[in-house]
Amino acid sequence: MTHAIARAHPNIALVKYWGKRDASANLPATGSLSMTLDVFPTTTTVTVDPVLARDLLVLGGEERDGVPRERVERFLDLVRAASGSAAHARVETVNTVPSAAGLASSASGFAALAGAAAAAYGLDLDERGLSRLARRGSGSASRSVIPGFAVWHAGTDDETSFAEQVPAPDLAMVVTMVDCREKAVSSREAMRRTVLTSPFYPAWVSSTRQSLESALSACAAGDVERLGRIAETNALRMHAVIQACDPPLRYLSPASVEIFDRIAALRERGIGAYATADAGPNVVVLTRPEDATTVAAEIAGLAETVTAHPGPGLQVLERVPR
Ligand code: 2P0
Repeated sequence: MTHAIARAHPNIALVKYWGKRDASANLPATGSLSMTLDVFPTTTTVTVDPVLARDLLVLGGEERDGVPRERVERFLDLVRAASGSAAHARVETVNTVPSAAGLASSASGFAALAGAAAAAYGLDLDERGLSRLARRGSGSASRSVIPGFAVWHAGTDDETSFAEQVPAPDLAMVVTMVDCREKAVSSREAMRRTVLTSPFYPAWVSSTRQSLESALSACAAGDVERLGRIAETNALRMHAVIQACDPPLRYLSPASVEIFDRIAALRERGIGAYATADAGPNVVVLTRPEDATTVAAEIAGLAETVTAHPGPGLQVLERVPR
């Protein structure tokens, strides 16, 4: 038996991934830009065991069946195909991020799984190879392989769609925990619904391409204000394209909207703070590290907060035998 342990952190996109051009290779319609956090790690152990008849998934100490296990099995099929092994594995995952609440647990989850599975099955992958592999599990996981700020290039095929690090100004993110219950509609399903039914989808794709270019130049220039404005606008556009689906879909709650308003009011007072939210009600506020306490205090009465900074990329912690 061979086992490997890997750790990865969630990431929050400043320019979002929302929509696929190819679901089987998991290629996105547009590129995206994110910050990998230094909080809420996922740690995953993959033990390759030729005696197993199928892959096992143990999530937070509990054996899981159904869709989560099948998704892991399909992912490991890719790793087996690349390594030439037919053996199944036991996958044990410990998440510290509230699962499926729009705080990117699939990003840290599939990045950690990619690292642990590649090591356990003996694949020798560089950062780009790991990012491409993680992408096959969950698109946003391609970015959690990368430390700090990452651009995920949309690419045109499996080889050209990967994330890599970009230089960026010093930033913090104040993560608000508005509601961490599991969401009713998964990102994957909501994305599919958006592509098929939202009349604004073509405008979302074209405007996101432009936002990504502007955001990358703001990053390179160290322009926090411009980057923040682009991030907030892009997030609200994503929620707009989602809210135009049929049947309707909405992830933001009244408390999320209240936080967006409070952040706008902070800006009126001269604090550089910008709100974003993924597929859930938990707003994340982008700000300078020295302003994070002020931002957290502004939100204190509405939701608990955790302040995050740029975190490490995917780490393989152990492989036995070495
Ligand atoms: C993002 N999200 O860029 C966007 C913003 C949520 C909102 O990527 O189908 O779990 O596994 O590729 O990566 C969530 O979608 O979707 C996501 P799949 P994923 O972070």
